[in-house]
Amino acid sequence: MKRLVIDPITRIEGHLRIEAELEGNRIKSAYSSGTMVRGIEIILKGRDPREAWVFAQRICGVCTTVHAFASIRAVEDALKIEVPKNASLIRKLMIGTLFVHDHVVHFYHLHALDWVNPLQALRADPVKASELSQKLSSYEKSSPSYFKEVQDRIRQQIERKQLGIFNRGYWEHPDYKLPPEVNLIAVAHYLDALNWQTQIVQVHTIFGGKNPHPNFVVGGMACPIDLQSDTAINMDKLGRVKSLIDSMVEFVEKVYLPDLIAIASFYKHWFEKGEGLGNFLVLGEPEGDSHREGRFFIPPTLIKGRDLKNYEDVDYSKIKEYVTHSYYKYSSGDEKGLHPFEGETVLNYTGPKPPYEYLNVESKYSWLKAPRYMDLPVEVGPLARILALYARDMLGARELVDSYLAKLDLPFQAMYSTMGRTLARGLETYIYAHAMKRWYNELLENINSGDTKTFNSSKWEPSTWEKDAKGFGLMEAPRGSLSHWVHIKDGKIANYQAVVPTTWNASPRDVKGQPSAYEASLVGHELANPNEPLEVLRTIHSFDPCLACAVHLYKL
Ligand code: NFE
Ligand code: MG
Repeated sequence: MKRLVIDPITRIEGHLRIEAELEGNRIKSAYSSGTMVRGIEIILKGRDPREAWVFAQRICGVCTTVHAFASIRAVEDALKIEVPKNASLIRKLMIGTLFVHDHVVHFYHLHALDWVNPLQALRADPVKASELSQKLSSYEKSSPSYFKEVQDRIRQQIERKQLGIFNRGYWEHPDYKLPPEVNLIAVAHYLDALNWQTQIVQVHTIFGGKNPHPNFVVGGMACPIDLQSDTAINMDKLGRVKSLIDSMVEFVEKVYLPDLIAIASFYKHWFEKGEGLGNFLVLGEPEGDSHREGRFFIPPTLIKGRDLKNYEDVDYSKIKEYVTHSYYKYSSGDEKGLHPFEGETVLNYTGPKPPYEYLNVESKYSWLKAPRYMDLPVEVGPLARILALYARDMLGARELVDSYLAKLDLPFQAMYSTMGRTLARGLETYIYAHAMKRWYNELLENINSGDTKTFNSSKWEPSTWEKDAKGFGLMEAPRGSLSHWVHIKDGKIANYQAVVPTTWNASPRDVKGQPSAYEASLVGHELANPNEPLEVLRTIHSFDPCLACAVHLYKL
């Protein structure tokens, strides 16, 4: 049997290595390894819980904000701090912005080149591209001269032998299936989205001062609302936020989703493979900030074995992290899983000395722990959320999924696949973009009713806290369910654990040898040419990996 190694996987965040056993050109088993270690959980011990979010947010610059929110929610949960309505709504607008931003950037800049071949775009007829683009949507940038200009830019790069951002793709691979005009439209929007994303992050700068890593505060938001002030959140700034939300909705409806459908229609064979586990978990996005209120924008949901009818609610005591195949040591032995409140972060590298040829996959082989729910490996992320919303018939998910599958003439089971995951991400972007309009209206209504409060200072002083308090914060992040778990003792952090989306999806095997979502999803892939493993990239990219989030420490 031949072992295929891909290290690093590019167009992701952080360092991921995939090893796969090949039988002929078919993947028989796969191993996912996080090859770097970070250690925010170690750094946070002994610190003031009010500043934990500042460190936690630095876990990642791609899903900026999410670790800050999860951290703040965990501390607010432990200390029983209520968040003013305005602050919750502002947080939601920032979360919505992140979702739209992150998913669009993933689609065009991290995932599209798995399907789109920029070299083939040179063969396109700009007039035909323009006609097709106008058929797909009413997006204003669609003239022949616009597409001609993009084509000229790519041609210049190729003639100078400087492919730049398009360098080193597997451009000769036989499974690039798009017609030249679709390739050209997608490359044009790749470049267009680069510009557009610099604009929409202004929602973060208006409410949080900067992006990435905006400013937050435990107990609310660090931005005052005062309609009479030039510097606080006023009508001018709120008006700007509204126009940015409109721009997000427009880009999702007129660019992202039409491109996604146009591309997917040429890759229907990718709606038949790449799912893996069939178990899906959503820990939940609270409607406000606290899971204790029991109101959820995306409700906590477990789906086992694709059984949407018998979905289950979530019991947070059933989460455990295993380290049997991870470079950590547990005081109670490496066979037993630990709940995050009892979680331990003790590094224990036992792998081969670099540089090495292969991982020792029989033993420990990753810096990611292996989170499991009721001892089951599960997939988290856009597909899990869309399935949960579909099962519960919420937020228009049924109509949305059914109508997009109908456009592609595909059955529901097509969702359980690599391309299904990519489609689910697009559809949830639509849901979040539209939810932002509602959150914006609610914010405006609340302000107009005379409530301008954004910060609750009643529990700011440590003397008001319980001596021993535990709490957790939930946050549906773009890549899936995120949870931060904090134990506060005598005003300081006694223990802190972050259980992260990519840790769920990209983990190594657990004590029972059960593979993770990444590992299971690759099994059965036939590679056209093992030297150009485009098929592996397609499926792994469909999860949108972020290893920076998954491991949390770079150097001790
Ligand atoms: Ni660094 Fe993250 C998201 C979190 S990772 S991107 O979304 O939390 O899995
Ligand atoms: Mg962790």
